[in-house]
Amino acid sequence: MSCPLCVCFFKCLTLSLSELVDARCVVLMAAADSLYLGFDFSTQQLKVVAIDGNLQVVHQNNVQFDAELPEFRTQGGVHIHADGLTVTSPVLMWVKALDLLLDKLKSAGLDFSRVKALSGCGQQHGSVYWRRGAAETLQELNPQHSLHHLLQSSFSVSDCPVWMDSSSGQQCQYLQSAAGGALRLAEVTGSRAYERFTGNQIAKLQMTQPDQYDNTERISLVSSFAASLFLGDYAAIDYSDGSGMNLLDIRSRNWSEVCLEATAPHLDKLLGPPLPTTSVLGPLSPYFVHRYGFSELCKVVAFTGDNPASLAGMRLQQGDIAVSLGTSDTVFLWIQQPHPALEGHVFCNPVDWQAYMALLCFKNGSLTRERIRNECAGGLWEVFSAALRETPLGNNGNIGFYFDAMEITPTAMGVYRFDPQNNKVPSLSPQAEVRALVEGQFLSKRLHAERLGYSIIPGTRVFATGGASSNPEILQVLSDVFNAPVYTIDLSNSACLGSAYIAVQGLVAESEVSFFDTIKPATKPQQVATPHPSAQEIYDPMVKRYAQLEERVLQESRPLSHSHQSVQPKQPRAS
Ligand code: XUL
Repeated sequence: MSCPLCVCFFKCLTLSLSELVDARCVVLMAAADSLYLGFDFSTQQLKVVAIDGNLQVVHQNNVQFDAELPEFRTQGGVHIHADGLTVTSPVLMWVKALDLLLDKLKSAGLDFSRVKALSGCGQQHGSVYWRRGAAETLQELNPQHSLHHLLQSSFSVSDCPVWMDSSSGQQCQYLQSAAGGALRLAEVTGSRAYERFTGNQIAKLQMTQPDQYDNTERISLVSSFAASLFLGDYAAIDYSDGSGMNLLDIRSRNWSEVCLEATAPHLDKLLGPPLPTTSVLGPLSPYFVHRYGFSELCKVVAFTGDNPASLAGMRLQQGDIAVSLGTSDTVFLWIQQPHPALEGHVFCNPVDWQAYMALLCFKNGSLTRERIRNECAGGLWEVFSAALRETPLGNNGNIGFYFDAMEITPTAMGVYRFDPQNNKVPSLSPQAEVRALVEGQFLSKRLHAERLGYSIIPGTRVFATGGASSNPEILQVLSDVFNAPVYTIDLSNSACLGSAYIAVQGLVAESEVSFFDTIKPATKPQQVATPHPSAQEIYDPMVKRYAQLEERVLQESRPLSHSHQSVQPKQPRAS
């Protein structure tokens, strides 16, 4: 009999559970010559990362849709339709990209027979419609032919709605009223109705193209569609990506009856039951064994959304928060108990099925920081940084809101400055303005994260990434506002990497080895800032004051917000 965890026949069998989870066994399990693959079906490209048994990246590859598959005539991987709202991608482009990527891996000499498990992720919210009879085709793929050739007639909808689509406003209204209002819907599904969320896209398809809907035997997310290709059968939707549909009850982790009914007929049958993200779906389809030389023992672990996969790739743990400082700022959080709100999204957690994660998007990120640098620091980051060094924590009571563009979190626009007595003031000194901007941006992140159920606990870590994460003074303010140490992390491939980690975890999940024990051997992040001793005393009350002032800003900016209501907020991915 072999060890249930690592099939190593050695001493793991005689170790206690605590010794087992002390990573040694896991490392043995992930024997050095093993490989694990993580795929990312993202908007503009298909990417893959191969890691070895020590969780080190040994190969990366990709297929760029526009450049390498020009016959599909996409721009940025999508077609934007004449109404400016409908955005789709051709499903056969994704299939052909997989043919191409596997051929590239073969030419690069990747030894497929060493791959023990694979997993992957996809852009969230996009949907794929399998035509009646497609299951049979998937089960009998002939390895002499490409997937693209074999699956040509397997889809009832050739152009799939993707996350950039914002054409389902009517369906969102309907769903929200059926569910008892926006907040009630958010309480059940983790988000109020969003046009890009899959349920609303399905409702639109059923209403506008009923024949195509009737001709469909299964609906997949981009992630579960990709998993189905590898499995040679329909793959379950996982809890995390399923939370981006406005259909899943994030607490019971089952489809919500009310939402299903308000969306489209007999939808539960078309979706199939959802599963935890680290579930092993089954062995790899014989198609890949014969065509590429994969092992028959290679397992397919459930695929998930790109943002949940990034959370796994960044190795966030309970209490941690990741802040991506880019064109727009994005925040990912690990939360234990969800409190869905009208802003942001709560998803089931990909690496601990009993926990949750939240995603928040702030539109006014780098561009606003650059504007204030230009106006208050002569266009120089050094002067901007000096202003942060030379002004006190808490900015002598001055607080600012800088929503140059229509903000997503919260829905507001305009610039608002307040003095220590909460009087609105037209300007601040250049140095105070710099600090008001940076503190304001981080106070907002903390406030909205707390509204979704986040709380700072001992041991909380803040992971910073994106352009502005190279500025130590900005990171010091981040550390102070969250009263937690800041670490930097390179996010460029976090979704692929997270998927590869999930593949490793899939093999041990049933043995109760936690994700964090599995990934212990991976490279550790670097600590770059420590909170000032007075940070908590200053920022705990300041976040409360910020919340009250935000209420005032919302009242004042309401007319402005309404005139921009047709612009649908988009939540770009953090990586
Ligand atoms: C998240 C979202 C995007 C997509 C694109 O809600 O819409 O981040 O996942 O990658």
